[in-house]
Amino acid sequence: MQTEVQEKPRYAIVAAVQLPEVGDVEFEASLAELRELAKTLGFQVVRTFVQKRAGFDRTAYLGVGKLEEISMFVKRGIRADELADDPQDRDASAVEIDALLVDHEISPSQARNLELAVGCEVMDRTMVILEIFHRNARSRAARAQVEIARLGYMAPRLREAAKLAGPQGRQRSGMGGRGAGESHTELDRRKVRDRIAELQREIIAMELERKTQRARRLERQGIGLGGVSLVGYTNAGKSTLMRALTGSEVLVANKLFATLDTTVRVLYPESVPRVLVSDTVGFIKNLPHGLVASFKSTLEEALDASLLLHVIDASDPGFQRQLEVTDEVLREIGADVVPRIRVFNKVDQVGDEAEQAAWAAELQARHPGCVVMSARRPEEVASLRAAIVSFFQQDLVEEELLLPWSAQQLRGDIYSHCEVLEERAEEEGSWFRVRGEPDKLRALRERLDPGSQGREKEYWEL
Ligand SMILES: Nc1nc2c(ncn2[C@@H]2O[C@H](COP(=O)(O)OP(=O)(O)OP(=O)(O)O)[C@@H](O)[C@H]2O)c(=O)[nH]1
Ligand SMILES: [Mg+2]
Repeated sequence: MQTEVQEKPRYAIVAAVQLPEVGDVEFEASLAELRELAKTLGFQVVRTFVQKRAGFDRTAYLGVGKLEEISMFVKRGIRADELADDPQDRDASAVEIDALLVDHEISPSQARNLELAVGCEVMDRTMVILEIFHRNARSRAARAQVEIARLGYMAPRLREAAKLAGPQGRQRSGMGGRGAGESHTELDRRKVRDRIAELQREIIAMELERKTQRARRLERQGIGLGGVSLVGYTNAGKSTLMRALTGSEVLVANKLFATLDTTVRVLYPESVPRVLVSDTVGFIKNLPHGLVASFKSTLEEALDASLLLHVIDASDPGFQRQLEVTDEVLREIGADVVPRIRVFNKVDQVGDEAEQAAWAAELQARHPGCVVMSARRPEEVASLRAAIVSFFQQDLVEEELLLPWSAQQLRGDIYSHCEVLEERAEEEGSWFRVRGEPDKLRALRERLDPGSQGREKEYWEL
């Protein structure tokens, strides 16, 4: 994306209606986020237009006066010298505005009318997010998921464009003339539905495959189902924590929606039981519904987890709202029943040491049991790791197993399925004092001796 930006700078303006019930802080935060999203798409945002209204204009989202103001600005363009930081670079040639970004989801006809009124391409918040997802999707599954969401979003807009173009004119519309939509202008409702159904079938097949592979891998590695899943707002530091907790190389980037696929790694250094860590797609305010639905299978990783780490950027002034958005999405996908630890990350960016300590104390008072840390401090990552391990050890039981001399080939299985606390040789075989998951121990016991053996006691103190 960086290179694209260098090759061809694109300029955008941002516009939003502030409704009476939306406070200034919230409104500003949302605009700042839209500008950040625009940057991720390679746009340089040169101006923001806002308008206070009781509601969105039904025809073109903004009122007539504001439309005129924007249209004049677009006509005039912006002079390069207004953009240059360095007066040496001054150049009075005009720079064209490529797009108007709107901070709400607007209807196809509003978008169309807005486009006509201002004279440049219009993208609403949903489209901006879909476009970022489209660019960042790498795996087949992520691509299919994004395509479903884009089709759902584009279909009514393409119909709108076709309607306005009339029966002969298959005019290329600004809204529809991109990516997946481009060659599909004449796709009728049924074709879109068929394509979505086909993609959904593909996703289900991939999902089944993923589940089978996962189960096999877990079986081979002796890991019980359900690991820990990192969830949270985009850019909170999930992938950075994933790296730090598992010693793996996953993509970390200071841009929104860097991660679209779920990656799974084993907690490192390895623990007993071994714990799987998964990194997931980030959330955002007004995450397009189509995306929530199509990323459900990816997010289901979070549902499979035994523990969620809800990562929050504690240095972001809007973190409270971001935290609520994540809670909402988790509720929507039914993951609110999974136990979770709130992890307030990036505390290193919050003032000096004293301010960080005060901030940590306040967060702990507000969210009892939370972790306040920086993914950049190894000792704090180590304590988070310890908290995760102790969560997974809560359900472990301790017992004794007898490995008869005749079954020594199973010795490796004992070591790979549980933690051996003590081993001693006696007349009938080796006795092991072990700690492990109840299911695993039961299975082992049956293989060693179909009759019952061993003493079982709950293990709580760690
Ligand atoms: N100062 C500081 N920066 C951090 C910390 N954790 C992550 N970052 C930075 O924050 C940015 C985003 O980090 P990622 O780990 O990619 O965030 P993410 O939650 O995976 O984001 P998405 O994949 O977009 O959902 C990167 O530039 C990281 O280097 C931290 O504890 N302190
Ligand atoms: Mg990430």
